[in-house]
Amino acid sequence: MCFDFMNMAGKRNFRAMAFIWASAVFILVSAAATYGHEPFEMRIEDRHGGTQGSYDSISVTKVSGPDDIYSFDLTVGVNAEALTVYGVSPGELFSMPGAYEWEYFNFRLHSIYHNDASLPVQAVRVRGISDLNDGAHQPVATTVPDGTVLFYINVQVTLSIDYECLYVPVDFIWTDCRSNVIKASDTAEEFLAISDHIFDHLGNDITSPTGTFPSAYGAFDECLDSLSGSNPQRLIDFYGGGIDLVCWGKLLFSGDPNLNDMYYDIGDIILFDNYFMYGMGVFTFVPGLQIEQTDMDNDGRPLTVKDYWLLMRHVEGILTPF
Ligand SMILES: [Ca+2]
Ligand SMILES: [Ca+2]
Ligand SMILES: [Ca+2]
Repeated sequence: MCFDFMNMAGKRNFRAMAFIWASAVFILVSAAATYGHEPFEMRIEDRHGGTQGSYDSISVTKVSGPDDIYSFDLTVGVNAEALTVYGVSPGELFSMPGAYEWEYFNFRLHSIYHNDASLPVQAVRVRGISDLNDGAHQPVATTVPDGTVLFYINVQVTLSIDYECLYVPVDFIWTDCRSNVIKASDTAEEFLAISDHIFDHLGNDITSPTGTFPSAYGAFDECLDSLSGSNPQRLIDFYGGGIDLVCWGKLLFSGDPNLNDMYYDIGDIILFDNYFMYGMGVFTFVPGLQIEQTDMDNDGRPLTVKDYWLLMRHVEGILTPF
C-alpha cells in the first residue's frame, strides 16, 4: 500500500508539474504572438529611364507592416544640384472624398548643415496624420494596406552634363531622433516604430546604430532612451531609391522638339524660338524628350545657340538631315 501511495503521489506530482510547464509554455507562446509586432518596410521608388530636364515624381510606399497607422513623419534627403523639388503630392490616404480621408498632410523643404560630402544638403520632411482633434471630421479608416503610396516627391531633373548617365540616389535621412517614425498599433498596444535596418537602392545594408546627426544610416541607439515615453520599437526597414538618368548618346535622331514625327518642320523652330523667349515652360508634352530633341549636334548639350542655328539651317533645307 505504501508503495502504491507513493506511486500515486509521484504521478500526481508529475501531472501537476506537466500542467505547470504546459501552462508556462502556453503563456510564453501567447505573449510572443501578442507582443511580437510585425516589422514595417518603407521604400523610395527606384526609377529608371529618367530624362534630364524633365519633370518627374518619386513615390514613397508602405510596402508591408501593421495595418493600423495613426501618423507618419518621414524625411527624405535630396541632391539639390541634380533634382529641384517643386512640390510633394499626397497619396490616396488623403483624398477627399476617399476610402481613408486622413485629415492632415504637410511637407516642408529645409537645408541640412554638415561637412559630409556623401550626404545631401536638402531634405523634404513629410507628415501625415489620420485624425486631428478637430471634432468635425473623422478619417474613414486608419488601415493602411501594404503597397499604399504615402506621397510623391515632384522634381525637375537637372540639365547639367555632369549628371548624364548617372544614378541620382534619393534616401531617407535622419536629422534627429524624431526623423522617420510611424505611430501605429496592433492588437496588443500602441507603439512608435523607428528604424531597424537601412538599405541603399542596391539593397546593401548600411545601418549604423551609432554616429552623429545628420545621418543616412538610421536612428541611433540613444534614440530608444530619448523617445522612451512613446514606446519606441525598432520596427522599420527603410529602402532608398533614386532616378537612373538616360544617356544623351542613346538617341537615334534629333530635330523633332515638338514630337509630331516630322523632323525640322516650322513648328520645331517656333518652339525653339519660344524657349529662348519664355524658358523651359514651353516644353509641355514630354519635356525631357522634347529637350533631348533639340541637341542637333549630339554633343550632349541641348538647347544651345548652336543647336538652334543647326535646326534653323535644316528647316531652311540648307543642310542634309542626319
Ligand atoms: Ca478629427
Ligand atoms: Ca517636328
Ligand atoms: Ca547640342
